[in-house]
Amino acid sequence: ESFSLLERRQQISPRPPEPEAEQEALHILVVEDEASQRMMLQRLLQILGHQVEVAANGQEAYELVLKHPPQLVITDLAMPEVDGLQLIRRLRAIPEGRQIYIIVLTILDDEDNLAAVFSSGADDFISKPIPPRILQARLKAGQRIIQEQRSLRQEQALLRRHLEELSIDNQLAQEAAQTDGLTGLYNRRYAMRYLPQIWEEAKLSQQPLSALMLDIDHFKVVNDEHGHDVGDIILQQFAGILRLFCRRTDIICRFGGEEFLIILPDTRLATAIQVAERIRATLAGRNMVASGLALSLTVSIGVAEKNTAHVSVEALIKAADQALYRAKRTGRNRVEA
Ligand code: GH3
Ligand code: MG
Ligand code: MG
Ligand code: MG
Ligand code: MG
Repeated sequence: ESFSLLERRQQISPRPPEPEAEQEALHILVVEDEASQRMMLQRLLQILGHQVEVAANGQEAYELVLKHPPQLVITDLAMPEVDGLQLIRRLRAIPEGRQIYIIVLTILDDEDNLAAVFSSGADDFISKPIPPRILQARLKAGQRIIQEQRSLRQEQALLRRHLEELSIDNQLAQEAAQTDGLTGLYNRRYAMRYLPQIWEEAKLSQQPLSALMLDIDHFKVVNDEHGHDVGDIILQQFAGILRLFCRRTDIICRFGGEEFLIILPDTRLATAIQVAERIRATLAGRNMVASGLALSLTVSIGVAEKNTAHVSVEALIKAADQALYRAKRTGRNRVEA
């Protein structure tokens, strides 16, 4: 044993290899049960500029990896308790160990042995006794892969961040695209895209569906007498009133300037008329206050319920619109169905 050690020492070149400038220091774990070999290898790696930890067997190595995963492991095969192959298999089974570059030290470089080494998950092997320049060359090969993996991970993290930002941007853009800027209600474009879905669901489940078309009476007068800004405030307040009388499942949409559409899922005509009547009465029964002015406004509302004659949600909306037209024609501040 002492002779073979001497022999090995002699095979290590007398001049220590120069650390290469372009090679950055690696965090290496040396796993070797023979103390003298362990120390020799540790010293050699330190001379090459690496940061070295040591373990005397597979179990010790495994625990060190869990605490502080190295970039590279150089492990002996024959060791008491947990041997080299067992260690590699264990490391490959945990996230901390999957990315480690593993070099096996082996005396037997026959086919069976090497096949077992690689199938356990090792990346490379070095035959003992270790020729220092071979060690250096194989570390360099390992380093290339370690650096490549690291830059891949960094790119992945960057991509993931970009994706998250994109999806947030996307959500905000989507919200902005489907919302009316003045009132915060859905806009017409969104309603016309979304409503066919509601329509199909109601048809399939054979549930009623009703529509309210609302138009503020003589709204032009508000603008003409008090200005566009006051008109805008009134529209916002009116949107607030609509929200007050609607359920979360109702779709309230600003259909045009001072024209609004409300779709009431699972609602029959009689109930829809009640909702419309409450909205109408609320507006008629109170003054809107905007910029210190108290304004009395009314609204006309057309109501319709989905029936077999309606071929699409557009037909239902048209029916509500026709009812609205009747409400306007018969004196305004009215609900017509
Ligand atoms: P009617 O009872 O027949 O509905 O009379 P009206 O004056 O309400 O109807 P008309 O369609 O003639 O006028 C609607 C007015 O709504 C005209 C337009 O200036 C105003 N309007 C439309 N959009 C906005 C808006 O975003 N802000 C303000 N302030 N006014 C708007
Ligand atoms: Mg051994
Ligand atoms: Mg009009
Ligand atoms: Mg109007
Ligand atoms: Mg109008």
